[in-house]
Amino acid sequence: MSRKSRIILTEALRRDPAAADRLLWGRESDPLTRRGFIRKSGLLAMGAALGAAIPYARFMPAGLVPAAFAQEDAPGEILGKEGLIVLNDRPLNAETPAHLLDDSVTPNRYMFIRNNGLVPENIDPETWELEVGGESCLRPDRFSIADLRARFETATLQLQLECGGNGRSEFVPAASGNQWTTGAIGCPSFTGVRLRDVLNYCGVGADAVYVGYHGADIHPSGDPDLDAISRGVTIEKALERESLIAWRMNGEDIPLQNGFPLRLVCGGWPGSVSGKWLNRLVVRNRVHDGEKMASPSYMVPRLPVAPGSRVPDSDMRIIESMPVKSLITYPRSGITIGQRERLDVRGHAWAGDETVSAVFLSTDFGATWLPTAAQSPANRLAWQDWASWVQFTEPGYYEIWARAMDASGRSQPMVVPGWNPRGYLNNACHRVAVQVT
Ligand SMILES: Nc1nc2c(c(=O)[nH]1)N[C@H]1C(S)=C(S)[C@@H](COP(=O)(O)O)O[C@H]1N2
Ligand SMILES: [Mo]
Repeated sequence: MSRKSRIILTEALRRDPAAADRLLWGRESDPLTRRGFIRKSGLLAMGAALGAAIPYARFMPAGLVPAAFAQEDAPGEILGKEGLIVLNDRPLNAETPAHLLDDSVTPNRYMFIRNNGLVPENIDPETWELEVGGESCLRPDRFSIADLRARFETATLQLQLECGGNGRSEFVPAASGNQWTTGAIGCPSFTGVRLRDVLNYCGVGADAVYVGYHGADIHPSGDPDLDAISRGVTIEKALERESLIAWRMNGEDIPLQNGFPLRLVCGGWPGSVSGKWLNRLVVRNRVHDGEKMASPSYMVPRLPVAPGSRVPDSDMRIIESMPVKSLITYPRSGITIGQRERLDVRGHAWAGDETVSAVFLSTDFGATWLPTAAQSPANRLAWQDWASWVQFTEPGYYEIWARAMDASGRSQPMVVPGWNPRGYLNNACHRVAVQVT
């Protein structure tokens, strides 16, 4: 099948699933649940499109877009970030293909980029200052990076950052914003000082409830009085021992696009709370009201809503801990292997503030699941590596699905979960396509 018809088919499945179901599967699926299984005529069409038979077709849910159809764009050309897929270039936003996230610790060049504004210019780390204040800060102060280094204990932690909108491209109806697929996630190692040490040094008032950040990036309009983004975390999250003010990423300067020379890192919450180009922290006696703190930014409905609904502000809540999720980083989707060949499968799993208790694999569209060997995290809020292997006895088209479960027993859904106006928190199972010859 040509790339063009593949994209048309994928688009059709996304935008008008019912019509696409008719076209591809030759049947009408239940519009609400989209349940049902493929009929023989549809199956032949699907097999022709994939160029192979589908041995487990009887388990294939209707409406499923085969993983083999996932769009693969030409890699972008961001200096020092070769291989990332550019979604937008002003502001710059780029995601990492799953197979480039194979390392246990994400290398600097493979950390995704999510910019709400324009990167600051002429940064001098020697003169960079972090100001700490806000109405609930008892002793406002200023620190150079050398001051932070000299005054507080240094800590190095591996921390996972995932954009709240990672996976947005799968929502129907489409949600506006960067159309992330799976690559707005990374887990590098950060070195800096603990946010709590700095906050305690400056004195946290008894009425403190939130810590907000400001960065040196520029609002897309160019107006110097506006912040591109200014979010933050609850005081409880700010005072956790893993919340860092970092100046190093994997032992090197933080890449410019990832917040050089100083950034906040609060792992496990949406990436938007981890302020880049950090130059001011405010300890607040109310929920911080900076740029992109208001609904619907980084908020989801408190209760499930019908796809496409308008949701009143009062029914929205700020996203805090991110849901359980996993990624298959090997093999790369679309590979061809021989019959009975043993195929290693591995990846990572993470669960916001929690740990992952198990990761399962399926090669028959979710009919059966086998546990993998999942490791414990390098430290709290780091993702966890898992590995297994699979084998196929019959030639044809297969998909490998991964599903993680958190310590509270919550599992990833197999289909895109609760639609929400801005398309956040899609933690549906990751799938890769395999052709067996
Ligand atoms: N100052 C500033 N901080 C920021 C942003 C930004 O645009 N400006 N983007 C946020 C968002 S939405 C995310 S997901 C993470 C992305 O971090 P990364 O670009 O290093 O991957 O940074 C957050 N911190
Ligand atoms: Mo984000």
